[in-house]
Amino acid sequence: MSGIRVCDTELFKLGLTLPGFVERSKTIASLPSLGLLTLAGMTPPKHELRYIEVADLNEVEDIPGNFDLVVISSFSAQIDEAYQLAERYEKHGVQVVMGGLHVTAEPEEASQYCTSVIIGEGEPCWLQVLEDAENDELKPFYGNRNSKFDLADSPIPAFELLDISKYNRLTIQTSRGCTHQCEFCASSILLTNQYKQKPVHKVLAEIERILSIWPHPFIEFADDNGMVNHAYWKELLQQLRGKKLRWFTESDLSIAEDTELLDLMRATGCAQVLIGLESPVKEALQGVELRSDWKFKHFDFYKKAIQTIQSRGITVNGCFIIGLDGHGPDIFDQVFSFVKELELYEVQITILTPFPGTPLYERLKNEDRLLEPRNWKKCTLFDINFKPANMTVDELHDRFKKLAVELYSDEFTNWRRNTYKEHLRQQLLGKD
Ligand code: B12
Repeated sequence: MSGIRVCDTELFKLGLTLPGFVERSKTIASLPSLGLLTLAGMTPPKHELRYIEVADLNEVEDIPGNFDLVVISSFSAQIDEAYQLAERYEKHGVQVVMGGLHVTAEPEEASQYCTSVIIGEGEPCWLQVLEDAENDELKPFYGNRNSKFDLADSPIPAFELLDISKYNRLTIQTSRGCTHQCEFCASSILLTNQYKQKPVHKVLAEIERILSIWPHPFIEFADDNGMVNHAYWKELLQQLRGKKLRWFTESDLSIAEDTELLDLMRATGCAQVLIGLESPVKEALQGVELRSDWKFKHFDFYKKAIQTIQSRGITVNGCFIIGLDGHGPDIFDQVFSFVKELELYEVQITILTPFPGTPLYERLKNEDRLLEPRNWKKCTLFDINFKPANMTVDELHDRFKKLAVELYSDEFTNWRRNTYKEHLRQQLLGKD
């Protein structure tokens, strides 16, 4: 189930008219499920496989196919549709297995809708699930969040199952987990409490597989925070020299400390890095990263780091989370000014979102600040489902929308892009 989800219809309509926003949405909206392709990649060849995108359940009257086993992956925002799909298949007597981030956080809830729920990483239990399904002996739950699964044993995702003409990007994972522990994070840190890296030769094999079906691919390294290990990335990128890739990833600011790494990134086709800056106000970052307050401690380094990265020809998409407890009604103007001061090429604003399974969710629940604690549809990063500490819900809603209009206006978007290009031009002329 791919695509973009937003409940707020006004914001959704607005999103469709803002140039910067529309561009990014179009680029990312059609990514396939790497989780499912990964499991497909380790499925014994005796099984026949099909990968199906369910673009919009409402448009599908007859559920597709006649299967022995249906496997559904889950994010919170689409979980209602996923449960409906599971129930429709179960009604047809088909066994349904669900895994992924949402059901890992809410296994009991999920078990009401499907035959089996897989908690955590899928690889350690997938072969057992298949065997039990063959013998009609599926158990209600498999897996856990602390598996010692080694990414050295990871299979090559079955990219060949895709109709490649439908996609403008493919994902590869080089790592799982994150060395930071941000209170709001709902990524693969939910699946594993360790930071794991896939050996370089395995990543290269995945890239070769993609190149065999798509000669000039665009790859998104779908890591939570992929580039923390600079030595690893230098080894990987050295091997990517000469290959016709363009790529994108999510990182923290530490890459700015290593210009050799930045030059290698540029030389191997890195188009952009997405970096969670989270707040233009330093105090609001305090306590956001639970382990060592990394983000708070690195705030003073933001501007210099972004200048360094962008000066090497790599654009930065700086992300801000609006509605942190340290944010008051001034935050909207502060974000706008900060984006300008940092001269960010691209910017992304999202609303603080209490995803199930996160420390943020637990804290807001204990503080009685969740508006609709089990309305998972609102887990879109654009819908408000909590009481902000220092403004009203309406204020957050209305001013967020206004900020989006300002940030993604033609005028400001052009200014951001031209400023970036002008710096590079001046640099070439030796004037910057
Ligand atoms: C790629 C991506 C997308 C793609 C998704 C493509 C797809 N169909 O999967 C696109 C661009 C479409 C997308 C859209 C959205 N995304 Co997104 N996305 C990501 C991203 C960058 C990587 C996810 C990924 O590929 N992980 C790697 C795979 C291998 O991991 P996995 O899916 O968890 O699979 C493993 C296990 O979970 C398990 N597993 C998974 N499924 C199954 C099924 C079975 C049966 C079994 C046995 C095991 C199993 O096995 C796998 C291997 O171990 C993450 C951020 C990040 N850095 O992780 C955000 C992320 C997943 N997205 C997020 C969000 C919020 C969204 C949107 C709601 C945004 C929006 N407003 O529209 C939409 C929702 C779309 C939807 N259909 O629900 C959140 C989700 C949080 C949550 N807990 O729900 C994340 C974590 C980002 C964030 N900022 O928090 N996204």
